[in-house]
Amino acid sequence: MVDLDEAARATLRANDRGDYTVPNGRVYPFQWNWDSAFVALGFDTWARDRAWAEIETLFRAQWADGFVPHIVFWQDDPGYFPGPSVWATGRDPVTSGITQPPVAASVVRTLWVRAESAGEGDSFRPRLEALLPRLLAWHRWFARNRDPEQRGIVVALHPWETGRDNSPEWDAPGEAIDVSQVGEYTRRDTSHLDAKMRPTKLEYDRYLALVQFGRARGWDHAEIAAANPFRVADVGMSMILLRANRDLLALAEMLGREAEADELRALVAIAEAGIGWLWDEERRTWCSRDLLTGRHSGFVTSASFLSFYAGLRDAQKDAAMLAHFARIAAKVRFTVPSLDPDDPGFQMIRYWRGPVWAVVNYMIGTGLAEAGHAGEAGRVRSDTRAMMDQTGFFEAYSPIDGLGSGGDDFSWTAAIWLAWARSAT
Ligand code: 9WN
Repeated sequence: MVDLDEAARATLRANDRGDYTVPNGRVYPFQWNWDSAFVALGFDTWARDRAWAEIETLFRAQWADGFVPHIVFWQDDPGYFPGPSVWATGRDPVTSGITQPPVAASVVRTLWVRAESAGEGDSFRPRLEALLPRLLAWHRWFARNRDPEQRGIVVALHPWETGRDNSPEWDAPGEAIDVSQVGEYTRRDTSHLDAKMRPTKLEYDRYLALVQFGRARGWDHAEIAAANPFRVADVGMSMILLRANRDLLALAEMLGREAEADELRALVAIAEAGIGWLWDEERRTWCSRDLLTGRHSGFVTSASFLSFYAGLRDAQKDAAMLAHFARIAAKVRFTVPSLDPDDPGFQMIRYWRGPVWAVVNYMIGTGLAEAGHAGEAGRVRSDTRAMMDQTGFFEAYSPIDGLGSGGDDFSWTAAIWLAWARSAT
């Protein structure tokens, strides 16, 4: 345990670039949005100031309209494709033009609670006060640009926005993307990693076609949202945003920011009334839904279980999700696989079609515990601990044998060890 603690800190130190952390030095040599949020939880276990700096650095790349990019290219690096010149957003610092799951507000609430209980509330309060309007501006950006029907959901315009890049949830909606004009390009991911673990060529063509679509519109988010060939209400981002709005509301109340608190209460109420649109009654699961066709994906993915983390409490839906959990947990050694192992498309090491991600487990386990499902929560946490104990800090893990998938020495995995997985409660 002590050795793993030290190894986790060493991983974060090795990937630390001063005031931000790269997910992995070779495969992902830039600052990623939701990676940084989780990484802050890890730093906070021994370097509180550095934890807050991680989030503050991310928000230094926020655009004037509140948008927070999925990658910040603080320096160039030929090791990753597509790099800054492909995105061509023309921003300073250079960023990508799409966003990622808005987990930052929930992390900031955790950082704040920990600072306060360590008796350091006074010194961190000004930093919280500075972050709150920035977090709120991002959440407003989602409401304005990504929730056209006011359901409190998040419409993703690129699979990379969801953080679950090649989930089968994007297969059917992705067919609407024209890849005929994408042209030649050289992937870098498959020169670092086994291609069997990574998305396919067709998936990459679609990713690139969408980047080209945004770039051709000067990264005008309203214009892109109105015409993008891929518009999918992502169950993961929607649940994470609902949770983040609740956490930001708690912070606004604590700071006595009444107007902001009222606004956040309204956003939570909209989501509580509207998010049921993502419930698939036929498959009895939460899942993503294509905005253009209205079709539910029908897939049970790890993101389906984020309903607990979102604070949704519905006895019948919860029972259905717990039944899915029991069925899946009986089938794999390590919960929670990114795709239902009973699905014919399940692949134990191919990226978001099977492997387990520690950060998703952290959110699922936290939500299950809060909802009072101690047995399931304990299983998720101890499986996460066992995977890391057995294999170290990989990007993801096979749910069958716990072997690593993707990059090693991975920042957010090490952070989740320190912040959550290492202890039993
Ligand atoms: C594209 C950095 C990121 C994570 C994502 C994960 C993967 C990138 C890629 O790596 O995505 O954003 O090139 O595969 O899917 O969740 O934030 O760790």
